[in-house]
Amino acid sequence: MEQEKQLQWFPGHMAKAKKAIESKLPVIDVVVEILDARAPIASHSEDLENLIKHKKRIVVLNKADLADSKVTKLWSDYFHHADINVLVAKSLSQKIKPELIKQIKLIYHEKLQQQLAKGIRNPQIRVLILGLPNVGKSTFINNLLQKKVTKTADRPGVTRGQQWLKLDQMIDLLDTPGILSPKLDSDETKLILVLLKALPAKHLFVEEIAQFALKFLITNYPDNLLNYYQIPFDTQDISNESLANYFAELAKKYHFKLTDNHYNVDRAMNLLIHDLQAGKLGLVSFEKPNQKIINF
Ligand SMILES: Nc1nc2c(ncn2[C@@H]2O[C@H](COP(=O)(O)OP(=O)(O)OP(=O)(O)O)[C@@H](O)[C@H]2O)c(=O)[nH]1
Ligand SMILES: [Mg+2]
Repeated sequence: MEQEKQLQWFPGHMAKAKKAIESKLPVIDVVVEILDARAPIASHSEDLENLIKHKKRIVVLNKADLADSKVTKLWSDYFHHADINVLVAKSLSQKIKPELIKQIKLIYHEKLQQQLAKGIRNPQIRVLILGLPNVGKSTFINNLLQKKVTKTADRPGVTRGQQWLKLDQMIDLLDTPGILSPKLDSDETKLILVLLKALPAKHLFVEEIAQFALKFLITNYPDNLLNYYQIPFDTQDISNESLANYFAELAKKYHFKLTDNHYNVDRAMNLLIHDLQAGKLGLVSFEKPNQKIINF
């Protein structure tokens, strides 16, 4: 049973993509690992870590425009302190190329000097872009190249094959399909990945996702929740009963009726999930540094 569930979110194309990445690694100089700024731990894959741990790396905290900026700053400091190159990115709205090139050339400085000393006139730096599904790898690349060279969409599993792209005379980029770990370590990770749209919601029950989302908002962003839906709640009470009452109120407020006397609570749950995913409940981060140990 467990095996069956795992296979559902680790389909054949991901297994193939992982093999293809593995085969390219010997020629890769720098790995750019794209994480979701809202949850850098959940969007960091142990599975990919095992592939790339010996490579030079830049960590990108993408979708920073959807994250809580105070928390993103904590994350950025966290990576700096851990001596990991980090770049905060808003791939849909802000140019990334100058900062990325600066970081790549800094990392690669020594090897570049060696190559130049050897008389290699056109040294090449090969950069692999990798990360979970839907974190924005293709959007990041389109931003770098300032044109739509790779297909993007707001669902996981859009990029299927690899392609090399030229960033400048020296740097080549390789876009890759998003890969999830065949074994996701905890229920909370799965729930966060669904809210980030890295994992399709069909793998979990709607009620479970919605309750998690509501508890998260009540505990961490109560003002956002109150401002958006204008439904009062008690921050001290996140019992299942209280959460159920909240969804019933939400269904009433939006006139999600099943019959004259019954409201469609499922629709209210889906609404909350979609609004949170779409950023309508404000800029939120699901994880802060120091909550969990992170293995980079
Ligand atoms: N708000 C916001 N949305 C972003 C950002 N980067 C990407 N997106 C959106 O996230 C969705 C996924 O982006 P893609 O670039 O297709 O993601 P991917 O990592 O290539 O996904 P796969 O190819 O499926 O693995 C798209 O709807 C993008 O518009 C960002 O920085 N901010
Ligand atoms: Mg893609």
